[in-house]
Amino acid sequence: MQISATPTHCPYCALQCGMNLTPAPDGGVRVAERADFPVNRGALCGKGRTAPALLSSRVRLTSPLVRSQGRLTPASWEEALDRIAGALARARGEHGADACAVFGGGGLTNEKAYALGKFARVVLGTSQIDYNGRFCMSSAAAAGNAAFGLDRGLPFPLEDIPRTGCVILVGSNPAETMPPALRYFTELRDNGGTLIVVDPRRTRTAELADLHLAPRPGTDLALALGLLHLVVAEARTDEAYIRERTTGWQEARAAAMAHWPEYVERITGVPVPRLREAVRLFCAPESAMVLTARGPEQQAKGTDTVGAWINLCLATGRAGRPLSGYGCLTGQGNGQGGREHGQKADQLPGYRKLTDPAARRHVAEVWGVDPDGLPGPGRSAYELLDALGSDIRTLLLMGSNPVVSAPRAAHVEERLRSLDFLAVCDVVLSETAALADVVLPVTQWAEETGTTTNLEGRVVLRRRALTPPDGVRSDLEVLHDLAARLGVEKGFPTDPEEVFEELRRASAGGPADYSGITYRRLAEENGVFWPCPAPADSAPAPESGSGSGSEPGFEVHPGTPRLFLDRFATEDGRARFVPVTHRPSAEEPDEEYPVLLTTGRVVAQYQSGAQTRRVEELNAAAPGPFVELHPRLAARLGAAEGDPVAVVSRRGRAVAPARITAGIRPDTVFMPFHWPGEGRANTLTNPALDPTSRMPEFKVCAVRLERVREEPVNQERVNPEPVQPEPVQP
Ligand SMILES: Nc1nc2c(c(=O)[nH]1)N[C@H]1C(S)=C(S)[C@@H](COP(=O)(O)OP(=O)(O)OC[C@H]3O[C@@H](n4cnc5c(=O)[nH]c(N)nc54)[C@H](O)[C@@H]3O)O[C@H]1N2
Ligand SMILES: Nc1nc2c(c(=O)[nH]1)N[C@H]1C(S)=C(S)[C@@H](COP(=O)(O)OP(=O)(O)OC[C@H]3O[C@@H](n4cnc5c(=O)[nH]c(N)nc54)[C@H](O)[C@@H]3O)O[C@H]1N2
Ligand code: SF4
Ligand SMILES: [Mo]
Repeated sequence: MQISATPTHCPYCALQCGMNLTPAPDGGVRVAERADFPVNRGALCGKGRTAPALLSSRVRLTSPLVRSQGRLTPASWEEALDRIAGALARARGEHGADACAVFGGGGLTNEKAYALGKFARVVLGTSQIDYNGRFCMSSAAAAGNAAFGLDRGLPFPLEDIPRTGCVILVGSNPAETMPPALRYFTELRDNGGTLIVVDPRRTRTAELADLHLAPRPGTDLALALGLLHLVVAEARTDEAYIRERTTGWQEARAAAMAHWPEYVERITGVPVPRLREAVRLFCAPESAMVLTARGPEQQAKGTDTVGAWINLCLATGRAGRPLSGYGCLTGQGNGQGGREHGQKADQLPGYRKLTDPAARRHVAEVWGVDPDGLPGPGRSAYELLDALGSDIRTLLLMGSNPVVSAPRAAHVEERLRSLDFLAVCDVVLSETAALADVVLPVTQWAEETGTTTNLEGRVVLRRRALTPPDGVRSDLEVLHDLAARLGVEKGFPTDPEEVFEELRRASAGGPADYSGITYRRLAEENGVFWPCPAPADSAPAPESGSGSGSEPGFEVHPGTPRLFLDRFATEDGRARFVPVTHRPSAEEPDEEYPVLLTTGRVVAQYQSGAQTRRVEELNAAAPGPFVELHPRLAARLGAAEGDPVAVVSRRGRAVAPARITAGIRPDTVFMPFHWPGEGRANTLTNPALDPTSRMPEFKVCAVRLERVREEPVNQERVNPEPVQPEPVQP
């Protein structure tokens, strides 16, 4: 492999930390500090630092694999692609276009997400496409769209956080999930601001807080309503703001007033004095923010829950003003951009709606197809996975590992096995790829160029730093090759910049307008925030260009780091209160299943672990799953630290060692979800869906605990060696 020193971005989370890649003495590639990128200013977490480990061919796929006589064996690209195209064509011919499904990922670059959505709609003609972002931020997106008319995770850059007066961080644990961002919260406190953390566990993030509220999982909606009740009761609303910048207050107010503090204490377990203290800290300063992450969002009422937190911001005049607002901390590397350009079931590029006739016309014109030929919206991620093997016969999957990460995973695994044909593009043989009929090995972040959009809405350029090993192709090449085999010769370029140029046109005029962004600008600026429309007709402006990185003679839009300061993105420019009321979780504890299970992350593993479990240093730091439980619960169970504990839900049973801590509520256990095998948390989770966002309830289900007498925990069963393909025959 050939390497040149290159500034680029981390392959993992939505922070998209800047890093420099340089040649290492051993001929490999090394991560070096890149202090000029403002988001992380040189800081990286262990995952970013060790990301090059996966570039070595020892752990990755370097040859297509096809299933023959039950086993995956190396094959040529021609054979592998022919098989996939043949299976897709056959399913379509025999059962109709919707028998072909596509599943994408929020880690895919904008270019890949765009091409994948276009491939599904134009080449396959299927409505059956969705992606793992549905499991991630879809509830916050739905609530943001409803209240503000636009969904951009953060409506302001991270750099605003240290300068606000108070932040309520709801169900977010950046100490583990975005370590370099923790600095923004410590700086907030250094500047005299206050931090409130809402989490059923006393996380390392909660340790930093001035006030930690630890509600029962699944009760954030009641908590937010209780705070709003107190805001009204204590006359802390901003009446002028409510009058001038919002609609719907009377209904939302009435709904909140039904949530008396004592009633809320009973539901959430948070004492009334703590609720009062939170209101006082939030309302005292000039400015304040509420930031949510997966805790309140991954609930079957996630959309209403986020809506309730937004109502709190609106009632106190804390949205669309400097240093104030509601934001969602998105998760995956391209969690923001991946939801804007068409791999979501109901969506067209530029965050346009598939059901909007004008949007269909615009995008169809860019694609050179008949708008009436575009399919309508399809199923959401879990519903799509649940339908595999029934009306969906063939699946093309790119950028996700649902065998580990989907709710009710044993059922999803069984659905995947029941398909006529499964094709997976991945960099490693993930647990899902191991079930496939054909696996295509693809290039990685450092071997290809492409853009991602970080959690701030900042579009950044990842750059190719080294040549990929022989035997792999990029996702864009895969889509190009498959389209050609299915009779579409044009429209699937393999050069990412060419794809981006088309994406610019397709997004022009849409809510997520990228038309004013170019690779050239991205190479010169530290990212550009959307919306960034192109100048009216891209004609030379009367005065020579403004904005850095502009082409001389062209007026350039500077991008939009801060949204809503003048008006919200609704028709009348006002934010909309949403009247919401508390409701229980889909599964409340009962005699048979008396304990609540919640799930989440640890710092050293990423998502389904497909990548990070293959990095020695990370695997050593987080070698397997565990069940976090309170000493009282452990005593009742008779379990000591490290003892195997079985967690049983209506979906199944998982076993992992006990990790005993007083930092968790005594009615709740926590499991990280990064592992397959015996300790797979998603064997247990409940696929109850939010009615609006179709987000599954990853954060709450009812379980019972059993002490497992057989000892000790079998490491091979809770963290199985990653599956490796058969060696390539010379
Ligand atoms: N190390 C690491 N970092 C990551 C990832 C990773 O897998 N590993 N994934 C990335 C992605 S895609 C995402 S989406 C983000 C996720 O980032 P976070 O949302 O910060 O991560 P989680 O651990 O899923 O959940 C956050 C917290 O929610 C709490 N919680 C559980 N139930 C509830 C509840 O009912 N209410 C409230 N208020 N809190 C609750 C949990 O205790 C947990 O501490 O992280 C990103 N960064
Ligand atoms: N219980 C529980 N379950 C959860 C969650 C939770 O909090 N609790 N969180 C949910 C959330 S927020 C998320 S985001 C999901 C994520 O869960 P998954 O969708 O499984 O995400 P990853 O593990 O990142 O899977 C990405 C896969 O794509 C591969 N890959 C990486 N880059 C590329 C690329 O460029 N091209 C291709 N073709 N492949 C690539 C990786 O090797 C990996 O196999 O999990 C969800 N599941
Ligand atoms: S915080 Fe996220 S983007 Fe930054 S180095 Fe870690 S995984 Fe990469
Ligand atoms: Mo996520």
